[in-house]
Amino acid sequence: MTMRGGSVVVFEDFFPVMVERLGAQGFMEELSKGFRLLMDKEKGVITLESLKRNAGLLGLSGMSDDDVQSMLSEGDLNRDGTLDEREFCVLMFRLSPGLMKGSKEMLEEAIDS
Ligand SMILES: [Ca+2]
Repeated sequence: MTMRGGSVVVFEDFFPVMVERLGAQGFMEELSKGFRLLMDKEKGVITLESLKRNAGLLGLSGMSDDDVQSMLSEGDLNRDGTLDEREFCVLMFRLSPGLMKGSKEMLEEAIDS
């Protein structure tokens, strides 16, 4: 699966609308909730196991193990094998071309604040 080619297009039309509706800060809170749904509750990060277990919650239950692994690798910026909250947010932006175009700077400000 290539994340750029678009098997995970479920976000594309969805995130920019959310940003518009919620504002950058509200949207970050929603992302944060999504992160907590997917994370390993004990470790406080998203692991391959927790992502596989919880992907269905985000409507991603059709993902194969390989897809889940790709998503994790794609987002894992510091290569520790897990996604922390910041990595998760960055990954979500990268999965949403609409966000990348329209709201990137605003969201980067929201992340850094
Ligand atoms: Ca990481």
